[in-house]
Amino acid sequence: LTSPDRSLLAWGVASTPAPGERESGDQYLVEPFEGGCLVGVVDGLGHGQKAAASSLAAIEVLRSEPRAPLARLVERCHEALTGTRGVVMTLAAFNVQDGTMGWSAVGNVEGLLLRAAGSPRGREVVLRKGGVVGYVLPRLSAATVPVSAGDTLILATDGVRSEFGDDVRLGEAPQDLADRLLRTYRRGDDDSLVLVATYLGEAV
Ligand SMILES: [Mn+2]
Repeated sequence: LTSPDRSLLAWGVASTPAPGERESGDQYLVEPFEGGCLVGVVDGLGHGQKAAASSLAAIEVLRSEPRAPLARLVERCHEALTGTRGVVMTLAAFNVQDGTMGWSAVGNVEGLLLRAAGSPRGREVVLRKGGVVGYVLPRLSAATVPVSAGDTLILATDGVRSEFGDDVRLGEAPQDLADRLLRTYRRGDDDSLVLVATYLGEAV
């Protein structure tokens, strides 16, 4: 079994606050646990300090029990954020023991899984449910998909134009890909964040 401190992922993140803001409402989490890793991107409604506070409150909840079922995590965030403007979020949980990734989205943080070269499966996108965590929670659904070494997850907030999805390919280092996508597809009028995580699988 993989120890909790050995990363299952090679990952990188690029982000920038909206013009004139010092804090970003777009925040992320990469939280390893024994046998897996929880990855999340959270976009607080609005921008600036209040949006950042909402997002960071959600991140704290996620960090507190990274191995919990995704639906439970979303519900706990919803309870913690009631009374705020809320957040949208996409979560992904890698599980190395059965070689799967569960993922779930409330709102418009995009999630894309690129399959490693040679995989018979094409790319997949996360099923997104409309709603706002902390305000209106949809009926939750979490899908689980098999993952193989080299498969690459990309999460991006709506500060990044969705055309980015047509401009991704494997073979670029995660940090380089995150930097390039942010540079090329950032809208420039909102907080923006791109997270890229390549699944490494279990060391033999
Ligand atoms: Mn946004």
